[in-house]
Amino acid sequence: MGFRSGFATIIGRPNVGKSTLLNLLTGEKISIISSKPQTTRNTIKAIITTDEYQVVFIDTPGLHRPRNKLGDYMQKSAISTLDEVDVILYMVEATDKTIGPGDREIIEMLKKLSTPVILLINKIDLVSKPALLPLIDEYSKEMNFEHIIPVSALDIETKELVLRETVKYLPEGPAYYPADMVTDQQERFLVQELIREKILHLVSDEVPHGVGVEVILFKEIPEKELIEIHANIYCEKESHKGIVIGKNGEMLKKIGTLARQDAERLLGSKIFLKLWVKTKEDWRNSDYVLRELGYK
Ligand code: GDP
Ligand code: MG
Ligand code: K
Repeated sequence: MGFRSGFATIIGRPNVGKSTLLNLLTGEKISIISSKPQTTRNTIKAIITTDEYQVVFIDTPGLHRPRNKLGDYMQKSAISTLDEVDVILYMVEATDKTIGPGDREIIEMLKKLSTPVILLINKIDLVSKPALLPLIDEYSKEMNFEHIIPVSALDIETKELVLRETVKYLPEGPAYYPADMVTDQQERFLVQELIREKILHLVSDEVPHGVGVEVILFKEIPEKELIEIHANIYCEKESHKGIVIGKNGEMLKKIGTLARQDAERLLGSKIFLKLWVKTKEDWRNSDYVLRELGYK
């Protein structure tokens, strides 16, 4: 088998342990944050890369309201988005005596999808094995899950188990993101928006409209007490690229300086900011981009 890559999402009622699992999966690599500009349509939560696979866990816009607005896919319903990831991890609680109304609703939605669904019954540390069996039985009768896996998101062994099962559903293909990237959408969005804001303020009218900003590296360097941030600025036209860079690179320098100053204030850290300007025609509507995100 070659390298596999793709998209997964974790859904479930509040408090079942989704965030805990995500933290467990990403583990200790917390410092690097990144994503592609198009991912403003989705909130990327975690990127996990090994020698064998890369799995990108995304929050679906329908489950968490989108904060950005680039293109038609933002309008897509939660159902169609869930239909387009490679696999869904649906998490419930082992302590439930029976399937409740909230989970029934989720199951009804999942039944309409063609995406494979793995059921994770979390918090098994809180129940005895025999107590779990009726619940497993009830869920397995309710819907055709690919797997039903009892787990504890507090147990480190769950990490390998869940990743191994998830990866089975990813297609073969190259990584979408550099191997050392994890995520933190808050800071990434913040910096992207700051850079975009500077472009909006400084560059002439027709250009900023088609500009996208992608933070490709967000790395804390404790030894130097700074955060190193690299970002790409995408323009839709070659002529726009020239305007954003400016004469002798002066416009780009100004954008970079102002964005860095703002980012330093917001993040409370010294920042080393490096910007590149690239042309990506019609990037907001490109099939390539949508494919990259797992939407094709
Ligand atoms: P989310 O709302 O689905 O993201 O749930 P959280 O990840 O915030 O978890 C809700 C609560 O359940 C937290 O107090 C977690 O510590 C706890 N929790 C999560 N997973 C487990 C587990 O496997 N066992 C136990 N005992 N508690 C868990
Ligand atoms: Mg949570
Ligand atoms: K995919």
